[in-house]
Amino acid sequence: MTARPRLSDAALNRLPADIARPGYDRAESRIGIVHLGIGAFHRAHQAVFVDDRLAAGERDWAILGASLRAGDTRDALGPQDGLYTLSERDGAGERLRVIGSVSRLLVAPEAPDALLAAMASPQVRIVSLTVTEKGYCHDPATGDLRADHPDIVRDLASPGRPRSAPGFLVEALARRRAAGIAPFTVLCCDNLPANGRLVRRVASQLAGLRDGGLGRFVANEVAFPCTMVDRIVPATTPADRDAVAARLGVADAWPVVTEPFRQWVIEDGFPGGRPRFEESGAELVADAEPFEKMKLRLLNGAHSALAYLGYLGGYRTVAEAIRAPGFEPFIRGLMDDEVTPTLRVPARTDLSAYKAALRQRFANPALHHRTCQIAMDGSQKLPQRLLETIRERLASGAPIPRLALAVAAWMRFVTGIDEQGQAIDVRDPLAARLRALADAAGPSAEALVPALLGVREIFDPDLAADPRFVDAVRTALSTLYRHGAGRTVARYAFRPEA
Ligand code: CS2
Repeated sequence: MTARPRLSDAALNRLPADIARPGYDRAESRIGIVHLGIGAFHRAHQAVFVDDRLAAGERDWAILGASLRAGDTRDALGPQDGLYTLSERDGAGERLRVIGSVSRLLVAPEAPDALLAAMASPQVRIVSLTVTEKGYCHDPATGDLRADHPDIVRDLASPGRPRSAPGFLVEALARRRAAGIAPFTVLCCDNLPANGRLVRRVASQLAGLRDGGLGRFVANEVAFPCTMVDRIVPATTPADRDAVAARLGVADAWPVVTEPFRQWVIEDGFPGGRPRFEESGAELVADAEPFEKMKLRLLNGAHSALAYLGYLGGYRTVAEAIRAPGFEPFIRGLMDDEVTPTLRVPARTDLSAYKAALRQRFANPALHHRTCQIAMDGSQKLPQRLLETIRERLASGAPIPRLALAVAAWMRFVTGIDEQGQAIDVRDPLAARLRALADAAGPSAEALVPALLGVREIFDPDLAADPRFVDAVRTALSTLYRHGAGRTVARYAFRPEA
């Protein structure tokens, strides 16, 4: 069998007619956005909105996509002129579209100077980021920069050759300031609460450690609009690659697979200008916070609950888990009874319809979204997805049984041993420490709960000392140990006080 030719600019006009492709001259577009963390999520979300704007004739906004660690995205997309396929799937079928908005790729550790030069160039007016929760080098419980984070220590020692995302932001902003070039707008697209404000805090703290004036400059002169981003994007599998290649007739080393749904809510504060994202379906608002909270607590909170409970129950994907006995009513109860009362309903939002759509999106049979993918990095996710909701519930004297069960399932998960005695591959920056605490405590809720609640990066001391929280988590964890995840979920679905 001969190898298929590769997707490329030259191959575009030979693609089958039903494959959508860039309807614009890519050679005519200019880079206006540097994106840090060019993974599948960025390629299925922001890069698609940008592709729409390039197609509408806004040529100044092509993307330079940088990876801060590995070179795998550059290795896959470089030989195909930055092109890749977006596969949108649900029970009704699949739609393929080749995306052309990424015009250059860089790998930061290989070419830090080239990346900084691009970030410092006047034609770049937005630096966007999807570097995951842990990429900001902050303490998830407080939102402050961790000055003792190894990458931050390094970036302070050699600011001209940064390693971390905040390090790149600060050095590039410092160079622009020195050259009299207006700052770029920093557009955080990670699932963090008040994400723009969080990145402003982290970046200005790092800048302040370098020099007080630079710290004030970053804090006061740079725009960091908050955003809410939403699109479910499971990791691409070899079978996805084969299926996409069979339809394209050419090979795509790294297509991205997603759902038809996409949502982007952006605070409208871009002093250097921005693409007209609102004409491609984004919502430009004055305050994104109510949208972010709704999404983080309902979608991501339920996702994490499904990931830990589903994994423990033996379900490998979210779609399998939500269809398992008791899980759908459990998630419904979590959303309606425990999360919804903590939310301020955003403008033009029908919350019941939003929640019903979420449950349908979770059940999308065409996505194989693995529970272990979502379970990753729990230490960085729990505070904004579950613990803030719990804190607000407790402040108003309200019960938290299902939220507590989700936290207990995370605890059971990070012990590293599943209900059948098999090893769990726990991927988390704190994995080794969590495992050591779990090993010392043994399989007992009485010992494990206080041991894990002592991890200050995750649980703030007030919450960890609240007897209502401690009791609810202990009860949930001992039920999990006694009855297993499947039966525990069924109990908590209907009689959560049990
Ligand atoms: C998921 C998110 O992996 C995870 O933790 O909860 O990536 C989720 O799929 C997206 O936020 C959906 O917008």
